Amino acid sequence: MKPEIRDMVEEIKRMKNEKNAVIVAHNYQVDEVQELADVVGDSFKLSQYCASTDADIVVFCGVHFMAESAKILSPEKTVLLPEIDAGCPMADMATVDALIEEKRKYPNAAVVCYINTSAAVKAECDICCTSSNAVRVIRSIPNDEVLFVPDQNLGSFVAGQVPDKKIHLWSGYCITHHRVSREDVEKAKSLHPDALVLAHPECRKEVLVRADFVGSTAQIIEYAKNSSHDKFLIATEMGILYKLKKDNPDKTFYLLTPGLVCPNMKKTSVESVYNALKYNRYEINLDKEVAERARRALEAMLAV
Ligand code: CIZ
Ligand code: SF4
Repeated sequence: MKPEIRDMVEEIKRMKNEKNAVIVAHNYQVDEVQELADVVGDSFKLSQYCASTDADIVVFCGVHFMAESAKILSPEKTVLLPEIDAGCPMADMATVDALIEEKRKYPNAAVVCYINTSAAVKAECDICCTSSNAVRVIRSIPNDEVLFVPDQNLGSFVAGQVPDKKIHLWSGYCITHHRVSREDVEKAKSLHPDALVLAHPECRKEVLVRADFVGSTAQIIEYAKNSSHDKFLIATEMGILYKLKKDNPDKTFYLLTPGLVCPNMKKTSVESVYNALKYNRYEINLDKEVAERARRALEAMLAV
């Protein structure tokens, strides 16, 4: 670690105590930011942690929709997103206007949104889900028809697991996971034939059918820890390797392709966390009515 970074880390710790703040980091953040954080996890675990802590300020190292979810569940706290431009292109693929129009086409469908959506889109939905609980959430719905936004890949994965429901898919996708191809998996497997493939459901079906395990970041971390195998090909964003390697020093992890990098997740640095705490930036503020309606979708998920 460079001396100036070390100084910043010290100063971050001091400001954190002084301001009664916590730092949370997503599994896809750069190693130095994960190291700095009080808690590392998926967006949902982090939001729940934010709601349960008695800190006044939460510095959310992740992307915009995640900080919004934390704010929805902890309206009384100050939630800071250190890099204001850290968005999620997949979340941006579902807009409120387009969703309202699509809902008109399927009046009998329950509207389910992946957590990777804006608060305004969540406010238009009946229930939210994460990649950990999407199958469970959709099975719990009484309707035979579902409109699922915005990830076509997660939606189609769930549709395969819940064949008794008609699932209408949105056309969104994650630019990072969607570009992994069947050829990438085959090439990686031929290089490491004894490795298990662990893939995120945001990958395309042609990838998922070739995987040994499909799950969210939290589920991939859990699977790798409990597996008796010692080599893994990882088909999700590279930031997850930090925790996988830390938890399993005797196991080997290979990123399935070098392209598995989310540029938005990589925007946050130690310096951005330092500036966030120093200048109280960038504060997430939500329209009260939107936040209240979005909260209902999140709470419906919690009740499942
Ligand atoms: O919910 C999350 O944090 C996302 C976007 C992915 C995952 O699998 O953890
Ligand atoms: Fe969005 Fe994909 Fe980046 Fe996750 S990895 S934040 S889904 S662009």
